[in-house]
Amino acid sequence: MLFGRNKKNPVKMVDKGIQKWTYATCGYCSVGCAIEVGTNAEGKVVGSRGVAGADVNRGKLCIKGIFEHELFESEGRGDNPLVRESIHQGYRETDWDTAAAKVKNEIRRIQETHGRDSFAIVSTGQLLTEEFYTLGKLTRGIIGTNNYDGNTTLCMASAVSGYKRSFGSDGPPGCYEDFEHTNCLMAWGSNLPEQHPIIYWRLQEAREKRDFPLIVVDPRVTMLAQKADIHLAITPGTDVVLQNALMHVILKEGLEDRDYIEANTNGFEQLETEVQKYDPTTAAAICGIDEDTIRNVAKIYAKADSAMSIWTMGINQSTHGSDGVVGINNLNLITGNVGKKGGTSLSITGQCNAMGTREWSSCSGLPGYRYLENAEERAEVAKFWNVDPEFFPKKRGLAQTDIFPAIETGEIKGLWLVATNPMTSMADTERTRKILEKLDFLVVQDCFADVETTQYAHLYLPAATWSEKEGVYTNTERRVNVVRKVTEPHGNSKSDLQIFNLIASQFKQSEQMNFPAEPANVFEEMKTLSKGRLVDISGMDHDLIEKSRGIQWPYTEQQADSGETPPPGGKRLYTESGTFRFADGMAKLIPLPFIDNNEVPDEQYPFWLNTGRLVEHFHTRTKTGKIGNTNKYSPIPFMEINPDAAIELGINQGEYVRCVSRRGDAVVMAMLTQRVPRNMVFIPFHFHDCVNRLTLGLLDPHSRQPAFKQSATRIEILEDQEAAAQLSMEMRRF
Ligand SMILES: Nc1nc2c(c(=O)[nH]1)N[C@H]1C(S)=C(S)[C@@H](COP(=O)(O)OP(=O)(O)OC[C@H]3O[C@@H](n4cnc5c(=O)[nH]c(N)nc54)[C@H](O)[C@@H]3O)O[C@H]1N2
Ligand SMILES: Nc1nc2c(c(=O)[nH]1)N[C@H]1C(S)=C(S)[C@@H](COP(=O)(O)OP(=O)(O)OC[C@H]3O[C@@H](n4cnc5c(=O)[nH]c(N)nc54)[C@H](O)[C@@H]3O)O[C@H]1N2
Ligand code: SF4
Ligand SMILES: [Mo]
Repeated sequence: MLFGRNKKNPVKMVDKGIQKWTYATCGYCSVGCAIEVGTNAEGKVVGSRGVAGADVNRGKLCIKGIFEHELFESEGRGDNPLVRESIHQGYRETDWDTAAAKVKNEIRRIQETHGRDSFAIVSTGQLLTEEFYTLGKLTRGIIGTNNYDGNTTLCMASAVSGYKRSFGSDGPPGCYEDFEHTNCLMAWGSNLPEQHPIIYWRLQEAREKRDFPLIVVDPRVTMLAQKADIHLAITPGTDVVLQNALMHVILKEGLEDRDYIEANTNGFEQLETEVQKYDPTTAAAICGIDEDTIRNVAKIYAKADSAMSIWTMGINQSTHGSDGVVGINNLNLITGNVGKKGGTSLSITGQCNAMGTREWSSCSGLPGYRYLENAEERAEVAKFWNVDPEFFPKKRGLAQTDIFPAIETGEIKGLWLVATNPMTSMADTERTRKILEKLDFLVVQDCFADVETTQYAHLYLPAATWSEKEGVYTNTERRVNVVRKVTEPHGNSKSDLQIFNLIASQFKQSEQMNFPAEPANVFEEMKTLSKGRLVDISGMDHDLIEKSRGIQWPYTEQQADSGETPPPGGKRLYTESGTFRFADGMAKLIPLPFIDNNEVPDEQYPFWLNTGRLVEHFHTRTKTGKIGNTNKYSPIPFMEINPDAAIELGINQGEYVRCVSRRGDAVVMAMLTQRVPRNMVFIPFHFHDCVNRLTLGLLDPHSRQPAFKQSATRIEILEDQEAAAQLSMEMRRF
């Protein structure tokens, strides 16, 4: 019947008159989907489609990718640089040369008065890699501040720190193809179906072909937890305890891989001594997972021929973020699950180019995973850039989360923010506001003029975005993929590369250095610097990358010369015994004592405050808030609350309530759902003046990443619902 009807009236796609498709890579999340963007006869961008031949997404896109092309002409884009003398005045338009000169003059004025490091730079995970590299060269080679970091401290810092502590280098060792080989997958604090929909689809497809256990560790019943064989609704912030208990059982039962441990690791005895303290009974009382389940999961994981762990912000955004990553690595090292098909520690990254900034931005070091602390590596880069090696600092400076407090104490007087919106994304909004107001000079470089942070800036630089420019991103599985220019930058905006080059040209030192104007030429510099490094990209170029629909690093010159097609790229790292990045080639097993230092619910603030994301919105909604087809699904701030808790408090579905924490308050609509336990609420962080007014954001000691997911709150009923609705509306920008 249905067949007959379809036959008569086949589904017809609207003909948008697309004349040309241009290749790009999605600029939202780190999955790295290949997109083709369609332009019509008038040169107007009118549609998008997934690239069928791209291994990552195989023709699919999620809701954000499908409508991404609507960004170019969306409301609030910046047309011209804007300037003002004080944040209490209105902005006036200015030209690019005046704006660039102002940046240079303010940087030098502040540095000359207060010292080199008194001017800070905070960038992002959302630029093209060539832009990151260029900003790094400008910062490390010319400006010379050591207080240079990225919003990735809010996001990937714990993963980076954990990889470095365990393996001696950053760099996720696995790939999506591992789903097709694994015999057990454990997902820690990761809501894949909403946050990485296409990776989730790859996982589901693998499970449909060949079933294997999926174990999800998340205090919320997320979409992924609903699909799991075993859901471990862990007490927030206690993943390390569960990891130690799993290892306790594995070692007690003799399920570890002795050969692998001996050939690849140091520190086994110390680890063994520590995990002895975490018997399942003791651990259950802390992490909230019953002891039988702990034993069961430990056996499933250790007995699987290959087992892998993926994780995202539920691990990274914790006071034990770095330890949680090391704990996952420990678990995989003792079971011989690193560098093998289906056996890996795969950090699911966040922003489209969270990897590119780690590899090439020089934020926490120097390009190509080089360390500032290493004299040889400093000398190598200094020679290549033609700068004095003594100009480089000998150790990394402050992370973003330490830069802001240093503004508070007056050590830092000037700040350049590139593609990040801390007024909405950092913990404790009121504190952030006061901090930004304290600055002598703030310059914000963003593709939208109406981001909250520009309200505190002295200078706004309008940037082009996504495929208004050309360059590469690296995705979660180390795949480098290219974005081609589809359309001209909006208004008088410039690509971030052009902006960095223009600013560099204001400084005399740039005369002795090279700042290529073309992204492909910047890529050539990166290739040279990558030779022989873990992150070797010397066999790639933009054309080959497009032709191959993305190439995984390492991909060397020698591999390219051999002419193998498609280019093989590096599917996995550490596949050979003893090739970890410490001097002796061994990975480190590190004992992880648990210290309970979180803000936990108490009588005054009886609910855990959990925060995170929704599928249809991206971060601070500067983009998805403007696009009808993404915004309409979640137009207002809301809170997930368990119906039992709601009944007890007298809250009905759809009513507005006030959440209060030790930092501040926020008005949100109550959504009654079993997704959260009785003692927890979940609020997405996409809305301004909302959940980050409440969060504490205690810092991880190793990574300096904030614990966005563990604070305490109480809920107050609001009598005047109309006024509350009004207040809540004011918290949305659009
Ligand atoms: N649609 C969409 N996709 C995105 C983004 C977006 O904004 N929107 N952002 C991208 C970026 S930058 C990132 S970093 C990723 C983030 O991707 P995810 O980390 O998957 O997303 P979150 O919602 O932040 O958090 C994931 C889960 O961590 C859980 N969690 C909270 N506390 C704990 C805990 O103590 N232990 C454990 N095990 N879990 C806990 C939360 O309940 C939540 O379900 O998404 C990327 N993809
Ligand atoms: N409570 C809570 N807070 C969180 C989190 C959480 O889970 N809970 N997650 C944290 C995480 S993981 C992250 S990654 C951060 C994200 O925090 P932010 O980085 O502050 O969030 P975005 O909205 O992505 O900001 C990026 C900015 O860059 C601009 N932009 C986009 N493309 C370009 C470009 O090509 N050039 C330029 N110059 N600008 C561009 C956008 O308009 C936007 O203003 O939030 C963190 N904050
Ligand atoms: S899954 Fe991520 S990369 Fe793919 S289309 Fe969606 S937002 Fe873009
Ligand atoms: Mo992130």
